[in-house]
Amino acid sequence: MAHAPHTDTPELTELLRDAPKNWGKWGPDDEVGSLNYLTPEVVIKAAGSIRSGKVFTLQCRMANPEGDPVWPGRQGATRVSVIDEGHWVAGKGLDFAGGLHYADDYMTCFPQGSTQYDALGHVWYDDQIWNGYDAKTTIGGLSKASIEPIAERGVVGRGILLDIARWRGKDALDPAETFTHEDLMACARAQGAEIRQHDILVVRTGWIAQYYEKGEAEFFKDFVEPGLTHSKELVQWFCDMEIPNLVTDTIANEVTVDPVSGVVLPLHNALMRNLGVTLTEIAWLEDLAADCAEDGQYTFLYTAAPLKIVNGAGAPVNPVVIK
Ligand code: UVW
Repeated sequence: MAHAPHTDTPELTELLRDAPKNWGKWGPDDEVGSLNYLTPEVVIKAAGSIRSGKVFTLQCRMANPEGDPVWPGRQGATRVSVIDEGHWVAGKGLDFAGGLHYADDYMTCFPQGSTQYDALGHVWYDDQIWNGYDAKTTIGGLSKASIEPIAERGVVGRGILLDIARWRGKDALDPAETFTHEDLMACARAQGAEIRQHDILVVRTGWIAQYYEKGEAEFFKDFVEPGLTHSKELVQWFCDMEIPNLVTDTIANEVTVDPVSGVVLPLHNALMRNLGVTLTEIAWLEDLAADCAEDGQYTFLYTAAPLKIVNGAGAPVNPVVIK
């Protein structure tokens, strides 16, 4: 992975010294953070965004034998057949009364090696995770702010697609290309929509589609993703807009290296650890985006629930959008 040649890169403690925090806002035991903004009233209003009944699923294919797009150091899931018709062809299949045959799989995976939700305790600095829990609660599995409370709760709200790539007249953003909250708002306006408080932001850069077009070797060469870039103003905007969830078609939701400070993934900490914004990564947005461009409807009901992995740092998900 390429890193910007900064010699004076600050520590996160310094970069985020005066950054806003939502710790304690939903009580000392909270583990779902800004998802608390998605109240039953917000959900009912969001259901009003459904107009045509068109349904889109946002998971990238998982356990693809040709490879899955994952954060460097992780591997895509591997699925193997452990029982199939071959067992009966070879005379090794079990003999069930009535003649039942069946197929079974075994899969190994990085739970964050597919379209996925991060647990709020997934990243930290200064020995504390979301809501001020001790970072030692992550040892051997997250006993606080794991993916499980998010999975138990589910995520339902008004989603808005912000098609930054199309807005900039590109199939996909360039490596390390950045955009800001001002760009998100301008993009929404150009699409004839408006970002509202409590909206789930679904941001398309076209980046993940490049993995399938270019192939793995080319995609990961000098890997620096495009994405949102840190500023005090952007973090304050997320806080004021009470954004519950940021969904992107990149592997890590933000530009890999902040070009101003040189810090790697500062928004993970500014948004997730400090504000409790849930992050959803590696979303497949090409079909949804093509449809939004065609019918001009960029807002919809967004629903998702990651898997209930006990003490997990994150979990796979297949979000469902209804327009
Ligand atoms: C890291 O932050 C390293 O991973 P993810 O992209 O899953 O958030």
